[in-house]
Formats: sequence, structure tokens, C-alpha cells
Amino acid sequence: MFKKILIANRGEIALRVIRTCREMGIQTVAVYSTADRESLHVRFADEAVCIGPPSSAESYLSVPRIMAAVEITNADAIHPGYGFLSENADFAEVCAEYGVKFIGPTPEQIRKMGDKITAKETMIKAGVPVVPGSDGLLKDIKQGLKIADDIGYPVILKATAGGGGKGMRIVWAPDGFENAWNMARQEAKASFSNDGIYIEKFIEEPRHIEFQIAGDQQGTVIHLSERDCSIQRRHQKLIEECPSPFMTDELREEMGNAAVLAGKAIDYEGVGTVEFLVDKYRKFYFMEMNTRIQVEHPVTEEVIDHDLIKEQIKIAAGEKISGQNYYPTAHAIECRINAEDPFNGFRPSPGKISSFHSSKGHGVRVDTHVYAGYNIPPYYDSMVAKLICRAPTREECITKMERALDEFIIEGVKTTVPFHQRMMKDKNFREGNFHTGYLDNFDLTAE
Ligand code: MV4
Repeated sequence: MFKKILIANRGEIALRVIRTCREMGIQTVAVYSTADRESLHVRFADEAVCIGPPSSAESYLSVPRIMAAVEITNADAIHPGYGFLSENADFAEVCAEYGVKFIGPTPEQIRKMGDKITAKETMIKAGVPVVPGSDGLLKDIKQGLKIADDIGYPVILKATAGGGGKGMRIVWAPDGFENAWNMARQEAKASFSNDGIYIEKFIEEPRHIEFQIAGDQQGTVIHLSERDCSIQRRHQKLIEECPSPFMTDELREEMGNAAVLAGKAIDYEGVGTVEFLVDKYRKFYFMEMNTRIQVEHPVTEEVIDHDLIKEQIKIAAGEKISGQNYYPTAHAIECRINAEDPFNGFRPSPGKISSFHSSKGHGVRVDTHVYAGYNIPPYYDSMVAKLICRAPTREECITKMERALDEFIIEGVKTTVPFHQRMMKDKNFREGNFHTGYLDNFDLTAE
């Protein structure tokens, strides 16, 4: 087992990893920017190294600075958390060269899923359902128009280097194709320095249902059931839950098997997430795979009663996992509490938290790095806490979440708490009747 893990991240996930390390008897090293001096991950780690100024490029994204911290502290493994360098294959490669274990998949596995066309080709070969579209990159507009004509409108243009919504354009009819093509290429080139574009049939009003998977170094791959992440806004998830209210036992078997096939296709090592689009007929299509721990992993932890960070560390250390899949034994919902003003387009609201009281009680979990007096820096993402509730049924879980939201006090900044309070009372949400576009027409001020 590792002796000392350096956490190349900040905020609640850095704290989350430190907690599990302490329980496992592993020493921890925090790295931090000058904006995060007062952060709890700095206080709770055994050692802490300042790696630079607030800008992410000069701190949490700087490979040389992080490797310098590894050298100084003699850490034997790095936990990348989510975001920042967590899906950076070059970073994983540098770790290997330094002889420090990157807690996650190999550089090759990251690359295979990072390029969306390669990922899709790999899934087709593995027998995982994908959305109909082009075989690989589009050569020109003419070829795109031809394929769109064959598969039928609407279609969607996607950047092969994309993911998470960047460089995507929906095309409703042939006369909009040229403009969408130019926009998608331009955005892809600016964002990823790669203007490769492919085309797919556009699935209307889909649900986003993802499967947690885990694979060990011996080739065993399992799934740990789904999370429904359909409640999102501009590709930012706001609520996640398990079981999905749209799920059936039969669909879980089918999608779970497909997720395991996806993992096996790349000999996946570590914990990862296979994202699917699910249409109203419950047909599902592989969308992309995230080769990291995700923000919403506590939803799965709560319903299967296992520590996923611990599993991650054990797998990285070479331990075997059992070949059994995991199924939910309760219902869990996570509400992301962001320092944003939901009444003003979710505009970020950084600043000092004047008073803070976290929800508590049976079945309530709060993962957070903030406290009364903490100053939310404007440089990073605006998530301040994850409120996770667990109960035997979805209905009881929603009731518990309403209670927990009512007792959450965060003053001094605006937060998304009122949004969640409104959503918990929403008839469609309560009936499980929603899709990824649901928030486009959601009026927060309506009764
Ligand atoms: C799609 C789609 C509909 N049809 N692909 C959004 C981010 C990226 N992961 C892929 N995305 C989508 N791909 C086809 N063929 C709709 C989306 C999409 C979406 C997916 C999941 C969650 C929220 C979304 C919001 C808008 C669009």
C-alpha cells in the first residue's frame, strides 16, 4: 500500500481524499495556491506545499510545480481528484516517468476515451450501442450533408476533442448546416486546437444516465449501478440521484452489461463513469466515458454503502476487486450547492461566508470545504457544498432533502439552495418526469 499520497486538487474533493487516506493510515500532502491558504484541505493534510499564485495554470494545472511538490515530500502516489489534471494523459505519463503512481487509468486508457471518435469506434467494436452517425471524422460539408440526409434531421455536430458540450451544434434542417459546421469548427479549433468534427443523429429530450464502473489491474470490470444526472443547466449538473426514476431492473441489466463491456474494451483500470443518453423509448446510446472520480460519486457511495475513494486507492495499489456488480439498496439524491444567484442567471457569487450551518441528521451527508468566515475565491468553480440525502424510497428521500435544505444556512453569498427547494416541490421532478432540457423552460419564480 502507498505510504504518502499527494492530492493534486483543492476544495471538497481534496478533503474527501484526505479523509479516506487517514482512515487507511496513509500520509497526505496537500498542494495549494496562494488563494487557498485558508482552505481546510491545507489544514487537514499532514503536509502542505504552496505551488503558486491563484491562477489555475500556474498552480493546480502546472505539472512542473506539482512534480516539484512530489519531490520535496517524497509522495509515492498522486490522487488527481476531478477537473484540473485528472484526465490529462500527459500528466499521467509524467507520473509514470517519475515512478509515482497516478491513481487512475493509464495514459493510453485516458487517450482512448479523450478522443471522442476513437472512443466511439472502440465502443462499436465492443458491441456497445452508439448514436447513428458518421464513421469517424467528417471530411467536408458535402459529406456531412449527405450523412445528415441519410440519418435524417435533426443532427448534431460534435468536436472529437470535445466533451461536456463544447464545440457542439444542433442542425434542424439542411439550410442551417453550413453555418453550424463553421461555428462548430471554429469553436473546436479555439477550445481544443483540434477542429475535427463528427456527426450524429440528434436525440431529442434525452435523459443523462451514467454508470459507475470499476476495473482492477487483473482485468476484472464491474458496474456499481447508475446515476441520473438529467437535471442540469448549460452542461453543469445540479442534481444527481440513484436509482434513476426512469430505470427498470431489465434496463439496468442491459445498460450495466454495456458499461462493463465499455470498460473491458479498454482494459480499464480504476473507477470510471460510462455516460449514456436514454431516449423516451428507453433506447440507450454510449455518449462518453469519464476516466476519473466524479463530483457525484457520493450518490453511489450512499446507495451501495462503499467508499469509492478507498476502492480507487486499493485498485491503484494492485488489489483485486470481487467480480460482483453492486445494486442500490436505498435511494440517494445529491443537490449541488453553488455560490451562484439562481435568480440572476446563476451568476457566480464569490465572497465571504458570514455564517454557515450545515444540515445534519439521519441520512444526511454534507461534503464541503467551507465554514463560517471562509472567503470563496473567484478563480475556481463555484461549488461550495454537496448535500446528499439517503432514504429507503425516492419519496422519503425528497422529503428528507426538503427538510435538509430548509436547515442549511449559508449567509454572505447567494447560493443555489432556493433553486433546489423549488425543484423538490416541482410536480414533474417528483413524478420523475424530466430530461436534460428540463431546466431550459423551468421558471424558478413560478408557484
Ligand atoms: C447529444 C445530445 C443529443 N443527441 N448527442 C451534451 C454534452 C456531451 N456530453 C454530449 N451532449 C449531448 N449529446 C446526440 N446525438 C444531447 C446532448 C446534450 C446533453 C447531454 C447530456 C446532458 C445534458 C445535455 C444537454 C444538452 C445536450
